Amino acid sequence: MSISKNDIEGFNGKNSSQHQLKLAYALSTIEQSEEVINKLIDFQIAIPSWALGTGGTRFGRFAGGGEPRSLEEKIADVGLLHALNQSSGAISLHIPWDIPQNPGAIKALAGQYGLKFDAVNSNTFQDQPNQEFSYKFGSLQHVDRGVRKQAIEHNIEVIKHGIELGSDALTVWLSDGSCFPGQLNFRRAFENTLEGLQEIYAALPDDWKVFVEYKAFEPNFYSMTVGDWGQSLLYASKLGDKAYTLVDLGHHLPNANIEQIVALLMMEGKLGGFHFNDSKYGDDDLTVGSIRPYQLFLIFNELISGQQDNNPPFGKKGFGWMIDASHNVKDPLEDLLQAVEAIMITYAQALLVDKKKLNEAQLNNDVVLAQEILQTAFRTDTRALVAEARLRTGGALSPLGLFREKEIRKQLIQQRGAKAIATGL
Ligand code: PSV
Ligand code: MN
Repeated sequence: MSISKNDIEGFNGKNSSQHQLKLAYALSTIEQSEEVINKLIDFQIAIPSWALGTGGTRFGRFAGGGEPRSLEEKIADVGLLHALNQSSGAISLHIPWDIPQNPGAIKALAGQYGLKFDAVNSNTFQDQPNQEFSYKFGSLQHVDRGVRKQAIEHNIEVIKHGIELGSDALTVWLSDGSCFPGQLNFRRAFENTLEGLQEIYAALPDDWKVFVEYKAFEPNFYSMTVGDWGQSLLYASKLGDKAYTLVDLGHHLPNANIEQIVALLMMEGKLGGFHFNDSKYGDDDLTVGSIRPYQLFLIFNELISGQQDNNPPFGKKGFGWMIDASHNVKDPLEDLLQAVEAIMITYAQALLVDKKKLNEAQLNNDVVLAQEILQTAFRTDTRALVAEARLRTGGALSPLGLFREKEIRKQLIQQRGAKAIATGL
């Protein structure tokens, strides 16, 4: 299933006059419009291979049909998203859910859709059918050297797959921890984990990064061995220059100030990447921007400030950006289109913050003015700028609109069947 240039141009033609009206208003009211459009054009977000199927909860999974049955079909789905929005030009693979059998062919296929391979993800949170040792009591933290060795070797294997595909980063998320007090010696668990990460780090090519992803709870509910940004930063600092902390928006305790975490990690030059999603309670994996759009805006505001001060640029290179959400009730492709849109809108809003005035307000302790500055930017409608960035790069004015108009899901079901289910959680 692919969408043609003609389809996109036809759709854009039909919707052009409405867009031009909105754009004219935006251009006349937002001074930095051109600058924002250019930044949006450069911005790319990776799509995780496991978000292309309907996610489930532990109570059930309600697949909508037409899900990708192979890595090739997953790449085709991301290609479709990218054709529609021109902003999802990368795919992030989870190994062993998506082992590329023929890396050369897979890389070439991705290239045909204009896709690159983002960070590769290891999985030591599930036991695989032929593995020797179980991860029931952890992987890198495990008391048994054999288990730890198996987990280390798996990560090195994942790096090798990544090298073949042209990826340049490994994301390590460990479910390690404990469910009950006394189950684990915290310090031994930390030291074992660090030792394992050091061995993995030693296998990284010179131009690679490793992202240490933290999570407050689940599947372990008493302690997590990489439970928060402090622990992740400790590992990343001990590992070296190629190691960074990865912030997944859903991996905090309720009401954590994620924007402050971002600011400090950037100050330390240790923010490596992001997993975008949204949540009301825990790691709910809801669509980014659906619950707390203002928090997302405040995070982007810190990202932009940090970038201006001393950190690597984001956009095509720099941070590893990825959506990490998949849930039970939406069409996964529609959800991903919404997610990318929400990120672009928010990024554009945060670019509008008058940093100079905000700085002055802060120095004058003018709390009221500081809030006005932030909320003026947050309440600006940037949708026409986002649509214009897409138009200029050959995407659809409304990716979701075109997806629905062409009845793409229906076509995918016809092609792949109503019962096709993708791998993932
Ligand atoms: C864990 O909850 C996580 O956020 C990690 O990034 C995993 O690799 C991903 O979700 C997929 O299960
Ligand atoms: Mn994640």
